[in-house]
Amino acid sequence: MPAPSTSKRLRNTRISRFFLIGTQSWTLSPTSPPPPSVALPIPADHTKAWRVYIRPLHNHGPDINTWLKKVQFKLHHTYTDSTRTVESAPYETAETGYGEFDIEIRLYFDATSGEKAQYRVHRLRLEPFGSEAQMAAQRERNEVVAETCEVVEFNEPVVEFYEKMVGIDQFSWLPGSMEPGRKKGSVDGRGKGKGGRGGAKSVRGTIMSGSDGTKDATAELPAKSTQDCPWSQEMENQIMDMLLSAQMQLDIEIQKESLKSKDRQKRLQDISI
Ligand code: SLL
Repeated sequence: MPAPSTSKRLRNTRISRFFLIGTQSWTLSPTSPPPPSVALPIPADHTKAWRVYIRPLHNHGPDINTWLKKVQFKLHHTYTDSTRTVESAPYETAETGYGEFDIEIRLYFDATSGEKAQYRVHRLRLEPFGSEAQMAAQRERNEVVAETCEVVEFNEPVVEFYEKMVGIDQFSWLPGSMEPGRKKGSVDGRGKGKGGRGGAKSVRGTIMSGSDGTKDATAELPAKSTQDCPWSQEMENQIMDMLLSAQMQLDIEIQKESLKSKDRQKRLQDISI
């Protein structure tokens, strides 16, 4: 019996989506109150406030809410209610504490994807890390950010899910984007699949260092792409070059059209004389 059309998969197609897993932490002191989202009163031995989150790349890429529907954060067993489930964006949970530990994360996908949840681990960083300059900046700002660029790949996606993922509103969450319906979402990562059976595959990104003195929390992109993490400054530059050359091409076309239009106007005038 043929499979129901809802679960039909697109052969030789793969969709990749990038996102960030991060933690942000602060040293508690009378002069730096905890974020309002943490439970009060704060136990005396808790020296830090922190949050863990799943976010899109900073102002970049298609909407992660199309594929991400639920996130479960499993904290250290010393926390009461150590399993925290978040069913809508922002996918994050905040706490206070004293020690670093590995946070276990489960990502649940849109039901139409037919994919099983995926597992990730992210280290909660409470102490400054990185180069001397980075550590100094983190102390100065009383903020330690540790982010990882991650990729999820949907191989041979279910047709219904694929259609959502390439829908025209995928970029309308970006600041300054055009009205939904006017902007055409580009189809990202639609390369050839590796063959074999379909399904979501996880690709671990590169560990990013945290705060570096810039105002916004940033993922420091590696200079070069690797097989594990294609997202890099090199890739960003290539995309910028592509956009610039497309823009130049467009400028040339506009110029040509304007010359043609002037020519047409002139001929019209000549006829009407
Ligand atoms: C360490 N392995 O030795 C870690 C332990 C403990 C984390 C991390 C407080 C929990 C609570 C807390 O920070 N737990 O009191 O609710 O450093």
